[in-house]
Amino acid sequence: MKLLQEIKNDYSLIKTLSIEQLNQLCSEIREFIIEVVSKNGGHLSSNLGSVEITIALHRVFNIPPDKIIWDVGHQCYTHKILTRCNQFETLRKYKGISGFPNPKESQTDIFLVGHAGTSISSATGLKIGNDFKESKEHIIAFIGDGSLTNGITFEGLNFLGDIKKNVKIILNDNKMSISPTKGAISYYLTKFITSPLVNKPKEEFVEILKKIPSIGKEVLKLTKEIEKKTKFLIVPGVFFEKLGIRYFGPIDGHDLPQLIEILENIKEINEPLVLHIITKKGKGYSFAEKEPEKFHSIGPFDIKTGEEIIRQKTNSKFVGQILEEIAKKFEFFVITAAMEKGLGLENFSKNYPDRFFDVGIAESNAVIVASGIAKSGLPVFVAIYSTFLQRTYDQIFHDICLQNLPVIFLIDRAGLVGEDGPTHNGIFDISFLRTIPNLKIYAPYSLESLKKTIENAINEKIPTFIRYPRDILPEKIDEQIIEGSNIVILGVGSMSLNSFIAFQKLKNENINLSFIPVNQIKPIDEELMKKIEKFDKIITVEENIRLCGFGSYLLGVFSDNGIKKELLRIGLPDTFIEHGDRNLLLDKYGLSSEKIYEKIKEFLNV
Ligand SMILES: Cc1ncc(C[n+]2csc(CCOP(=O)(O)OP(=O)(O)O)c2C)c(N)n1
Repeated sequence: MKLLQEIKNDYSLIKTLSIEQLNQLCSEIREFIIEVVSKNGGHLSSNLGSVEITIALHRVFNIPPDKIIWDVGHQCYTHKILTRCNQFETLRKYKGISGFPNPKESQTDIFLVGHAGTSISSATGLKIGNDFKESKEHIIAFIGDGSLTNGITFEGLNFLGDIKKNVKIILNDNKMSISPTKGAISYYLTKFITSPLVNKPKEEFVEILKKIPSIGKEVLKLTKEIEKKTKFLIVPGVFFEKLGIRYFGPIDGHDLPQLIEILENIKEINEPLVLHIITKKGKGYSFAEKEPEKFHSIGPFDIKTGEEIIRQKTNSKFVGQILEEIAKKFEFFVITAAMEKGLGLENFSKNYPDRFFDVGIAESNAVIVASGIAKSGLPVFVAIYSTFLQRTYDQIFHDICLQNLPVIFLIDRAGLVGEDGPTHNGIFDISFLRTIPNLKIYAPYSLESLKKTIENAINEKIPTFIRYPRDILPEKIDEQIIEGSNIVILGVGSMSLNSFIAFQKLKNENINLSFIPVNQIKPIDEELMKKIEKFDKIITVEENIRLCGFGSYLLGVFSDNGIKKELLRIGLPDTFIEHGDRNLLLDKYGLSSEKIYEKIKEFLNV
């Protein structure tokens, strides 16, 4: 890794290395990414696909002050290596660097991001501000074809084409979201890229594109001419052109010299433009090229065999199996927004292709489509990660609950997710859902209760939200243990096990409490209310922001009903929680069994 070492010591070398050396640097960076991700886990395939374009951008633009706004941000590893190589080995580790852009790490990371579809809008806003300040820096939005299909992207393009700000969009097209990109837009891109009309004159087009001199009005004149000459080529980009955004491409996103020349030439075009590049997801690592989906986001793996070292059991797979079982008895639909694999739905989608829809990275659309299906009278599940459910708050309010439609939400990754960090933690869903009338919220505490809750939900005929964490729940937990009559611990959903362990530890010290695991969050279960009537002190433990979670909800219900109890609420603090190992973070924020035990002892003064 000779060149990488040199760049590490002197980033400015990126401006002077020969093309040969830059190509060598690409290989070294690929090797380094594979090495670090094989140890720490991370988003491998997307990063292997974006090495050349990132190096070309750093070569041609001055970063900083020029800025790259990454969409999602999961593909920024080369950028991180170029700008903070010394820290890259700490990727995704607690107190190490994040797997996503983070301005706290470097001024070259502009926004802390992790959700898709935001780059064009934020780049446009940044450009508006910069123009007002008469700042001349270049603003580049970097977006994949998967994220291109997101609704916000279209709102962004619509606005950008209208106000015509000089934002340069790099469309990194690898035909893949996590799975192959779904939807009409994707078919449209694929169709014209593979059409012989486009393929034939591509070299000619690239030659012309390379000849654009790179300054001022001349550029505009010439590019207009190119447009005329290459009309047939521009036609495929007609979609962008009609929106008022210049389109260039498609070009090979791994041909470094070509990328550099073309970027140089479009650099000074003072209009919004799209440069469409074609890349291969997983490029340069045979296992990732063959199975880009598996290596999209992967835990530590063996470089030689491509096998994941520990295959963590998840609730997702279990939920997928439950759905397959229910599908034998009932007819229902399952909808997901580009997360089929993460949600454990691969088998379900294969076995029930006519009952499964992946709508692409389009969570709001997923929810409204589900509301339509429910209106037609058929049961429907929306399977989604907690963090991405946040995108659909208005649809939950307006299209589901207000209409009282019996859509069932399977909310995966509810709680701390660990290495992906603050953009992906699912620690707000109890809070934002409990404010809406006409719905039920559940947090199953064991695999057994998860199964029962999903099965029952089909018959409930009311908007239903079932949240479960990333790490697998225990098989079974006792439904209640009434030992002390004065104090009870209510372990909510994913926190039942840790609360139960704390309960047992206290019991071993002859501190007699009672323990009840809680599944139903809203409305508060009447039976639970009856059970807890006799206790003076109640302790709630949950993996949600404490201030507005289950415990606070219970407090409100007590207050409204004139019930006087002493309540200890254990939950997450009112803050964004960083990345790192999930168990380590649970401990840091007071939710390990040990910390729950300590907190209860403090509360009881024993
Ligand atoms: C709103 C939202 N939904 C889902 C995801 C999960 N997700 C992360 S990356 C990704 C695929 C992105 O595909 P693309 O933009 O084409 O980038 P590529 O990985 O192919 O480079 C998805 C669905 C997300 N980050 N944000």
